[in-house]
Amino acid sequence: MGSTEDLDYPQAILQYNSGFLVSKVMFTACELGVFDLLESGEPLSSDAIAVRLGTSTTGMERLLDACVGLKLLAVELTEEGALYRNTEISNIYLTKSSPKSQYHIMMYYSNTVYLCWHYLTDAVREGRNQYERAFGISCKDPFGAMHRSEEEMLKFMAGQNSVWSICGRDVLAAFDLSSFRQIYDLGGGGGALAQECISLYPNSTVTIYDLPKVVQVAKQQFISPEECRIAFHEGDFFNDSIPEAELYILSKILHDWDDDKCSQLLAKVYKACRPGGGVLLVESLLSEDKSGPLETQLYSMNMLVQTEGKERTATEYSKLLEAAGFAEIEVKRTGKIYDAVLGRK
Ligand code: ASE
Repeated sequence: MGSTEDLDYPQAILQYNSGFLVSKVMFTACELGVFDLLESGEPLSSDAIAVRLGTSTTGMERLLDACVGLKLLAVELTEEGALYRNTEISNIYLTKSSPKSQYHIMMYYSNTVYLCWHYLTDAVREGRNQYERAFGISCKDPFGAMHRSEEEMLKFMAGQNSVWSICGRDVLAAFDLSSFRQIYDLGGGGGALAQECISLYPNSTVTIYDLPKVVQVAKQQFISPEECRIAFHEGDFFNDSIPEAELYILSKILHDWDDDKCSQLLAKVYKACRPGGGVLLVESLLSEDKSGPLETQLYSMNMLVQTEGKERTATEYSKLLEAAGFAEIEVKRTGKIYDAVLGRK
């Protein structure tokens, strides 16, 4: 840091300047189906890819070369010209059908989150989300805005599900939860975390508690009716009752809300919780001085443009839990993007 080379040629500044170009190249290649087309393993020319995906050749050639620069594709020069193929990481994470696919969260970032970020300056000036500017809809009810159409809700649910294929197991294994059999996943959405939970804890049953239209879609599109260890409860956890359970999972819920709303919700959860039970917060934790991790700092900015919440430190979550009555609070960092905080009643 601070060497003369850095000041003569500010590598970091130039890299940050074009960071959003990098994101858009990856999102666009995903959206157009480049990685799905190359999944079979047969290398293809840019002309062939353009024809198969119905794009211009001039655009596709540049997109593919940029993907090579990002190491999302590999290129080989042959007698017939340049041939492109997926790299290993693209096969695993960027194809639609891979079990660890991040395709849906990318589409959500590219087509929804990105539009809110256009108004980041306004969000910082005003301290609130930017649905009004980005989509012409009221910013008062962030989930009303996020669920503004069935299609948007589906994209959000599928996007939220993708992350659990990468770190669902880590956040649920951070603590031994095997003593909790009756579990509620409040705001459990598409249910990918609930599915990880029943697979990791064979004696558990998980009830996904979410808004009625979310539950309907979860039942229709995400959770097989044969999955008898997953149940559903339709409700709004701020306004409707929360049934008794041994463990409540609040995964990426508190980060959507201000301290006041978090306290209201946790007080309700505490009241409903069976004595000896607990609450598991799954969140991306900021370090105590908020100097990192960068990904979490950026998520917190995203909470500003999209929700009423923010990312918090372990101490901030612990204080919220204590104020609601929870005790024996433990924090486990997983080393991945989401961490776990457990409180007991
Ligand atoms: C929320 C999570 C997300 C609300 C809005 C959101 C995500 C994107 N938009 O609870 C997924 C996590 N990613 C970020 C940037 O926070």
